[in-house]
Amino acid sequence: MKHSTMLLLLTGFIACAPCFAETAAEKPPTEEEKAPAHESHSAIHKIALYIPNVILDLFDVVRLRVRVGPGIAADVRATKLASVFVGSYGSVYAGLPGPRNRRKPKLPIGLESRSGLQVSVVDGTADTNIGPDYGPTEIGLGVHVLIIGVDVGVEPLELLDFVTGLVFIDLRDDDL
Ligand SMILES: [Ca+2]
Repeated sequence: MKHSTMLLLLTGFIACAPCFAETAAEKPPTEEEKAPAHESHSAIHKIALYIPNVILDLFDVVRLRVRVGPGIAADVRATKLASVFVGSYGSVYAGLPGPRNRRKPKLPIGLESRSGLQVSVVDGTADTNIGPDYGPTEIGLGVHVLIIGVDVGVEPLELLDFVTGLVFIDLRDDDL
């Protein structure tokens, strides 16, 4: 008896499955589904996340990473156009990570690696997803000697983003 009831339910479900599929397929996307996430931020969302966004924008301005790991390298930059890097290192960093260049916050500790030569926009460094990730107009310098390195910088664009963020203008499009 139990089996026959289950069989009946299963048959009914299979028979109705195309109806559900059709309904789902024909349903037009809502305005929220059509709009990109960053455009769907409501006023309430912006107000609720005002303080976290201001704090994150402020942390984006300064890079102060101390690195521990093998390597030898040096870099200097005054925007991406006027920047030079040479050397190689693989490290664990700690400190202020610098610009996010995205929405997701960067952790104050993580892995960082870079190897090769980069002069201005000609970048011959190895492509890793744990590079220093500088901002486009970041100004700073770094050095790595044997097992320790330091990298400092400021990103004027992020300072501007922080100031405009105080009045809800997200220039860097990085607000949560
Ligand atoms: Ca922002």
